[in-house]
Amino acid sequence: RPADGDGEVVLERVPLKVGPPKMYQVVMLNDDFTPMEFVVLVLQEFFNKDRDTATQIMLKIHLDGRGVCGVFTRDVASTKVDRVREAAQQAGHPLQCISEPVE
Ligand code: NFA
Repeated sequence: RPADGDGEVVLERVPLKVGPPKMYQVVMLNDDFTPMEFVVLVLQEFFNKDRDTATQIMLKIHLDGRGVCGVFTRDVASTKVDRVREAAQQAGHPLQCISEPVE
């Protein structure tokens, strides 16, 4: 068996990353132009909210300037943001949403 420092390759065990994944909230932002109904439909379609919950979240965004649509892993949150932006652009509305780490 070669001694250390004699050209031997030493493989270390690196601890596997475990524990809960960092979570990200998708936050929707208010604007003056996107129709309320469109926001409600987006919340139902992309965030699986029932109509009453979607309406409450939409009104919260309208009044407070922003509101949380859901909490996801980073990749899922990023995809939600993309889908909402596509739908808004397609419909010609300026609706914006962002993803941010949960505190
Ligand atoms: N503020 C928008 C309006 O009065 C409605 C809206 C709500 C837009 C939530 C974006 C997000 N038509």
